[in-house]
Amino acid sequence: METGKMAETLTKELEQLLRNKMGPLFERYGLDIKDLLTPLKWKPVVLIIGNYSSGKSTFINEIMGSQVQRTGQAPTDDSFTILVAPEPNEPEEELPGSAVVNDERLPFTPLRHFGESLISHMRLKRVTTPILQDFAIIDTPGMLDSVTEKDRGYDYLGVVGELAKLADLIILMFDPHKAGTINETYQTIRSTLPGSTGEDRVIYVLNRIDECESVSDLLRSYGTLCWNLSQMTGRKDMPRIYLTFAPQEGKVSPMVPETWMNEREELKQTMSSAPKMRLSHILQEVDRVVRELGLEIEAMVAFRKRFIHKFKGVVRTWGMAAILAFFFGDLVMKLLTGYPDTPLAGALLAGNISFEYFLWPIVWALLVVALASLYVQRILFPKFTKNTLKDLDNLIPLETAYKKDLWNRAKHRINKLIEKQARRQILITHGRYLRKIEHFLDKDLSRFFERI
Ligand SMILES: Nc1nc2c(ncn2[C@@H]2O[C@H](COP(=O)(O)OP(=O)(O)OP(=O)(O)O)[C@@H](O)[C@H]2O)c(=O)[nH]1
Ligand SMILES: [Mg+2]
Repeated sequence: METGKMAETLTKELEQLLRNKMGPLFERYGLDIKDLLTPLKWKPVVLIIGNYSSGKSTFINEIMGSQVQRTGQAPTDDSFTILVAPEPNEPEEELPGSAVVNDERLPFTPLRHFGESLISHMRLKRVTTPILQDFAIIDTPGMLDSVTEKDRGYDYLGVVGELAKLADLIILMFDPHKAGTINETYQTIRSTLPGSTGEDRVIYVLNRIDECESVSDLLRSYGTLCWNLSQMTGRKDMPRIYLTFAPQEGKVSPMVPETWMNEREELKQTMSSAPKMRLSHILQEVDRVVRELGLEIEAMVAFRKRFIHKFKGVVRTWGMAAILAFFFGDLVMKLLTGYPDTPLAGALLAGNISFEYFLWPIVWALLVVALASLYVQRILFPKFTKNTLKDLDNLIPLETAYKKDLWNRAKHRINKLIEKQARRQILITHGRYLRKIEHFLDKDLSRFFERI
């Protein structure tokens, strides 16, 4: 089957499966399955980021075969532009950011909370061109050096992170003039991308190499970029860096362009693998989110287990107190007040077991039970919840780095569940949900992994 069709069939089946098997569980534990389903329903996404004037928009125009994006020396475009093919009944048009972030059919609603300033720096263009049949492209404002969130008016790196989560391929573009020295680029590679995407989804490009004056000039730029990248990524292996340039009309570069002509073509070829990448991306994403949910449930199991352990202690001590109250409560009462005439102990010794002698013992025992219940509800439980929240990281063992990473992502939800619904969670037997999750991951989802 052709990749595009196969992707469509598989995502449809996956969506159905998620809805049926995981929908109710997501709801129960405060997760919105829509967050997972919406990107599923959308096209593969190629995100193009990089420093200003590195040639992002020029490259996009080249692959689209028309001058859709504005280009120019110096920071030219300060907007995020989503380029997408119109659906059969849609016109070629340009939509403002407000329409983009409020359309529930599009996966950009999470960007709403970045505020008005971002919304006014966003747009979507529907363009009829062959390349957009396979995926959507997002052009981004160039990364700058000495710029702050205040200058931009919104959290630029946060937005890049959010879009990176969505993207199936990320092209990170540099140019020889600023080979990896720009501050926002540093922040993106160092902090933003690792939390939002996998290494295999990032493609590094050194563009505009035709502007190097000689091969040694190019090697210097390439070396600088490699060195900077190794500092930023912390990787010991150097990822492939595509060396490309846009052929400039009327200009002949001393760099023997033919040598690197193929790289531009190879880059375009790699881009066309985005739909295929999408399938594994989606499955990884589903796998991760479901594992996060599994961790959430595991945390609730531990929370409940710890409480039951504490509760058993209460039952033991207060149970003993209730028994004592039952047998001797009325005796103490008689010593203090002279009433009742014959306490239960006396009646039992005399061999008299009529009901009237049990009345006060039952009252005393119930009083102790009521006190115990008050103690559990007013003192023990709130204190237990508070202490658990204080030491949340030790609620369950986090043996692997992956589990720790999942924990950090799910922690705020676990915190919320305990803070807001502690009583409810204690009453639920979570174990069977955990088994559902295990079954979903081991049987259902792995069948999808086998198919791609
Ligand atoms: N010589 C040469 N010039 C290029 C190349 N690619 C782009 N340019 C020129 O570089 C300038 C910047 O290109 P853009 O495509 O606007 O760069 P950008 O990365 O989109 O820039 P911003 O949108 O400002 O971040 C334009 O004048 C392009 O014509 C290239 O490979 N070689
Ligand atoms: Mg641009």
